[in-house]
Amino acid sequence: MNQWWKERIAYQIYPRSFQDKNPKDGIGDIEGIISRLDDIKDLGIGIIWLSPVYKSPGADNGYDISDYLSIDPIFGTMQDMENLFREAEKRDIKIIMDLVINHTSDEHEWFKKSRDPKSPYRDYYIWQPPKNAGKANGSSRQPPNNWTGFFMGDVWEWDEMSGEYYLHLFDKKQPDLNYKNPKVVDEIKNIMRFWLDKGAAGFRCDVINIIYKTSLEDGKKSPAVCGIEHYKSQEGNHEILRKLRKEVLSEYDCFTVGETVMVDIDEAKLLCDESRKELDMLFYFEHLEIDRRIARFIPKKFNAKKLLEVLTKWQQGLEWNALYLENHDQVRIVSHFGSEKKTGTSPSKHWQSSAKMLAIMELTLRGTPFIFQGQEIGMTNFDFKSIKEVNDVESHGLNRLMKKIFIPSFLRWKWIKASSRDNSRTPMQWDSSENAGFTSPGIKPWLGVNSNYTHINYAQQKSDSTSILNFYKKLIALRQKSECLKYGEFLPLHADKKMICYQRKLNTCTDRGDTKSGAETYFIGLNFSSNKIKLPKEITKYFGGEILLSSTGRKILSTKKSRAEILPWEGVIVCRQPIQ
Ligand code: TEU
Ligand code: CA
Repeated sequence: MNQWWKERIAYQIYPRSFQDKNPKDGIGDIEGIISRLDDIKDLGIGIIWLSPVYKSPGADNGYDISDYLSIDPIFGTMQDMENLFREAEKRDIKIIMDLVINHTSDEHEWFKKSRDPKSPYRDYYIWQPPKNAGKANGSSRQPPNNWTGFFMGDVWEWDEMSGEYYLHLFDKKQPDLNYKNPKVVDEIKNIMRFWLDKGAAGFRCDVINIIYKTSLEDGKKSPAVCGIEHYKSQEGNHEILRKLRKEVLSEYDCFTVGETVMVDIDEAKLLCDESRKELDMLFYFEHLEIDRRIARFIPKKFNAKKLLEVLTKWQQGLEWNALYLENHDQVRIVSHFGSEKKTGTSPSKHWQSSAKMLAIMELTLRGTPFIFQGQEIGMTNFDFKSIKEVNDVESHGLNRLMKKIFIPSFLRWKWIKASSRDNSRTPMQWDSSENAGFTSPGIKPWLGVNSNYTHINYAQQKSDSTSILNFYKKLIALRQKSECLKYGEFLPLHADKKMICYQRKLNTCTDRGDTKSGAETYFIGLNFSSNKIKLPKEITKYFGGEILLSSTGRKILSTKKSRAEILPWEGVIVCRQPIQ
């Protein structure tokens, strides 16, 4: 079958922050998305990943689903969703849905029924008595094990009605499903069929490597997510993925991209090796965590050498990658790896060049690129003043935990600012009108609009040929015509603390099996600093001369004393015939 997902560029929509249209209530909706499909198409997008629009109480913004088969009224109706599929198809855009199946909402019918110990739904979830159950010594109740959760809190919630605890690796409003129960797998198969029949072209599978809990024994002591060795990338998990592929997905022209928590390369190889028929590709996190401690919570110094090392490992380790620099759980990339230091409300002088340099990085790697809404215009982290403006359930969990261990408030705020998922969730900045064109003036958006919207917005960039938006368009168009940029192999060339250089090269026999000769080779250099950097002599020969695309706009890379220089925050692409 034609693997069209390797040929297209994907765009992630976080519906509540994308475009508010109907009802105009400060929350983005499906009609809003439809109204922007032409803009998405214009960018060169061929796949939309739609974050959840299902019915949900919204404890984790839709990642807590109370009915998988209906649309939450805040986003619209099933008819709107069908319209979206139709309108997208007219423009040759495929839509993949977010499949959140590790847990449901506690308001899902299954869970409500499951609270009755005699219900046939009891085994849909993971219920356990207290550890010290039965001890008649009056000691207080103890949770079944020592695990800790992804949102910095407990994973066991006592349910009075049940007389037992239930497991929730995320919020207590997100009880984990029990994948040892085959009925649960059958339910998921039905949900998948339902959406594939409606027109979905596949799924982004939420936390898909932690769904199967092999045992509930105590975990090894660990500063974060204690207990993970009992449920990460387990054999039972692989079996379920193979079953879903064989019994459902293989009957459709579709693909899956798994979001995989704390995955390492060896686990990833098993999860997306083509012959094993589990996932088509996966999102890993390691590249975004090179300058973070404890997953992504505490910042540490950036080192480009480390970045190239991580990229090389994944680029060469997997047959196909899912490429991304932002999503709704991560901070904005220009604020993270780029240059966003603010002067008043206007962005720094290197904001634009660094955002373009990062675009070059994402779009010149091997894999399917996923662009997150707002990334294409260089949106930055939020500028909120206090935790009161933050909505993210994870940030509040982190704040509570840090308070408990007496971390002073200025440090708490510093770390929350550096990690909060709300950084990327602020409303899309469409134009310079009040509320940035996300919603009408006078309506309060569900989350604050970044005050830099008068400088950073879609409308302004659309009409400026030198904008980040138009740079993304150029890059996408370039990639779309180049077999080498899509399928060529990745070869690291050089790195120091602030710069990386790599090569993309199409071998005479491509990995798709067809023969190519005399194909082009691309050399990419990326500078992550405010200083000019000289390239070492050995690689200058690849870069000197005509530049195909530079984030600074220059056309020629001169070589003085046989050394080429990359400008501050510059990314360059040079195209050459293969060097033997
Ligand atoms: O994210 C899973 C996940 O790994 C993150 O929650 C992670 O714990 C954190 O954001 C990074 O430190 C997925 C969804 O993308 C996220 O929005 C949901 O909150 C979560 O699953 C639960 O469904
Ligand atoms: Ca709305």
